[in-house]
Amino acid sequence: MSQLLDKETLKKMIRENVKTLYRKTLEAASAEEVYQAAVFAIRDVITDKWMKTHDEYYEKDVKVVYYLSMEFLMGRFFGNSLINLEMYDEVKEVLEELGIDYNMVEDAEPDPGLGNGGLGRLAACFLDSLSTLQLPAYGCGIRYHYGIFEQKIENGYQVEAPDNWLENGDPWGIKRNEYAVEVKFGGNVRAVPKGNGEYRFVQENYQSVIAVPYDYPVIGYGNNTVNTLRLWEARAKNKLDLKFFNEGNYQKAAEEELLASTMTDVLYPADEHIQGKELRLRQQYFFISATVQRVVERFKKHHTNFHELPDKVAFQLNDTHPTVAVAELMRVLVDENDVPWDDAWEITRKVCAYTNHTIMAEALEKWPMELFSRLLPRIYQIVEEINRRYCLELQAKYGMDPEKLRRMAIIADGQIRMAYLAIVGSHSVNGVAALHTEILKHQELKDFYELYPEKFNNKTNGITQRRWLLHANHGLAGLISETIGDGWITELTELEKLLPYAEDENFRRRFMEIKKANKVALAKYIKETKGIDINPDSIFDIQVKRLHEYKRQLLNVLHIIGLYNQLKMNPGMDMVPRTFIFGAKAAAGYRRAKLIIKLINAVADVVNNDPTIEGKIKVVFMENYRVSLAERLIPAADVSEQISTAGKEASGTGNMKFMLNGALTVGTMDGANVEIYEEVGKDNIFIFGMSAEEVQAKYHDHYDPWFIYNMNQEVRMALTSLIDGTFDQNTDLFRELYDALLNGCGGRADEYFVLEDYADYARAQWDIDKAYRDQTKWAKMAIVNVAKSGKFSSDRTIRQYAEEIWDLKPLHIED
Ligand code: GPQ
Repeated sequence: MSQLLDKETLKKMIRENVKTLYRKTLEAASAEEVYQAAVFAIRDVITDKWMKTHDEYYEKDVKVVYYLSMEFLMGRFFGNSLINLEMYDEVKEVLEELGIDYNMVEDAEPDPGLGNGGLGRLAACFLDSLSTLQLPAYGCGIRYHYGIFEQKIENGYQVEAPDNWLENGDPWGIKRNEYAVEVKFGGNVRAVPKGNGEYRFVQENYQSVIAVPYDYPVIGYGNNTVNTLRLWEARAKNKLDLKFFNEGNYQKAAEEELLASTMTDVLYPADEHIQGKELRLRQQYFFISATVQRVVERFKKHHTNFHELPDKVAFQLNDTHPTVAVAELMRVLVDENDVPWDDAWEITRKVCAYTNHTIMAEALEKWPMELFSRLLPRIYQIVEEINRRYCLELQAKYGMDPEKLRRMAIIADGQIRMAYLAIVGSHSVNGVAALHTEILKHQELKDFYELYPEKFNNKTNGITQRRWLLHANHGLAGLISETIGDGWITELTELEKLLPYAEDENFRRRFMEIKKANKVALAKYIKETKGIDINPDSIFDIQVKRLHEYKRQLLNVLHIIGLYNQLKMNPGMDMVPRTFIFGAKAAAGYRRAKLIIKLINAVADVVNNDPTIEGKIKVVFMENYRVSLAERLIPAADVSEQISTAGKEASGTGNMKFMLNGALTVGTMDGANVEIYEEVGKDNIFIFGMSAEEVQAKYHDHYDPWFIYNMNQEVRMALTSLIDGTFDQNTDLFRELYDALLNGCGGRADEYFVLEDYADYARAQWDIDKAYRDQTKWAKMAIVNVAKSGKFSSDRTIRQYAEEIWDLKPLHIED
């Protein structure tokens, strides 16, 4: 770092910044104020690289990928930026020499929650890898004023509070007024003769919103690349447009103001569940239209032939949320640049590529024609025309097969199916883990795989080791670098070199000491925040992810109840003490998920306060799970819970973060767990439960949870505890969960096969108990997990996207 900024200069800058920003001396400044002052000092370093990067992209006219996503769950910028600038140690020293606690400064930064979970965090990991691999890229999304809600637990229940992450300013974002663009909603379309027998389609009587971009730096590790995360914010065209006002059309002016003021207010928190809300569609078109317009404007600075667009631009659609990009690009090419339809269509398909992230039916986006055509009249016409031509192709290929046509049409049953539009309008369709892609090809999207086999491909997800090991787990990162060098920071497969050290007693001891230190630190944090005493020598067993029935937090709690019941009957039962830790937000309207949170807390209350079980089980629900909390929890985990119903979790990425930090997985053969299993081998993972195929068969077969209830005493007792007042003083609070498992209340009984998989899960948990008693063996297993985690770097994933989908080349930025 010394070349970038020496320590004395940095100290001076921080002092100066505190003075100019707050009229204070450093000594009188709060952690928050020091944080702001430090950011402004560091921004200086970043800005030079950032400007250089963009000048080079522009001058060399390189191909750029635009990663289009409604969510970017970036986590805090400060520590990660320092890590990637290789300034972390020095800045820490500088602050400490100034008598300031570095961790207090890091903790003063809000954790911007501009995403729900895996999908948004994946986007953030991808940006880190893109910059580290020196690939020209933009992340494009929305600058929500409120991110995912802040979760509080009151009386065991989740309570949501707004997350005002912008309250103290936004030192990482730069507002770019000069790139503001107009986005049009509503009105009608008029066909205006061009004079050559053709028509130009013009939208009129529309409402306008101005999109203003804020740019955030995405710093590559150890290089000079700084890419951009561009988040759009809505602003009214004219605060109460004077023209309309004067014409007496006060109403329209006021409407535009209102439209703009709500557009980018809040992130929709219903993860993997569509609500069909008008505002959500507005958000989608808002950021896509702004992005597409900017991209085409930029392209025109160098080019006049639009057939060159696919050589310069790639759009990656992060799930179906940005799919209007297909139609918007058509609109901009055809209506605004006079490109003939067929040419525009060929160009559009070469530019766009689509990633599917789930097979859960309730997440498949469909918009009612009425809503879509009212909000986006010209886009609707274009989608209709795309669908008309595509249906003709289907007929040409398959003949008159009305059933097939209805199944595959983009518009059917009064709805627009966004996934189908994305598939038809893209040259690539990928799943996010091998199993997931196979399920897409042979089940969910079978018809489309038959039609376009060449489009389908797999890109197994990954995570960035810069945040998830180097930043989150300093102890382990240090030990690894000392042992095998620091090549793993940019080439994670280097970790294989740790394999022989699994047999090295000294290495194992240090590895386990680091895990212990992380556990002690977490225990201290839990004591401070929750007042719960936990034993750092117990097994730390962690399940952190969104709360969803398919992720089966309920299986985990039922098993805890099962263990508790056994301990009550047999207090001397020989088991390694276990601390079960949960973290999960439930969508505000997802009643059953919220009830499961209440159950976890109710079980925690009873179990943690029952002296007769001698502290053998502790249960902790950590509130407000988010990136910064994940960075505390994951390094302290012994056991990683990845227990979704097989076939339901597209990939999972938490599973990879735990593995990288030396936790052992208890999991089903689902998503990327399958690939983790392939990497570590059967002796280094605890697999249980039905396979995806078995689940599929059971689903069509006759499944009777009562049979399991009758046959398995442990299951029966655990279920009975749900309704006998053990956890709720006989209020019948948890009867809904009991009924859902046994009778189905409205839906299928035990839709996610919790009871079917219970016995094998309990068996796997006893295997864990047994394995943990042999600390040497456990250490070896954990080290093998770290050593074999190389495949799961998002650097590998992004390399594959760049080579196999985007045809994107790195550009080295000189100093
Ligand atoms: N995922 Cl469709 C989300 O986090 N949100 C969503 O809306 C959808 C998917 C997840 C998915 O459940 C995980 O299995 C994946 O690992 C993750 O996307 C990233 O691909």
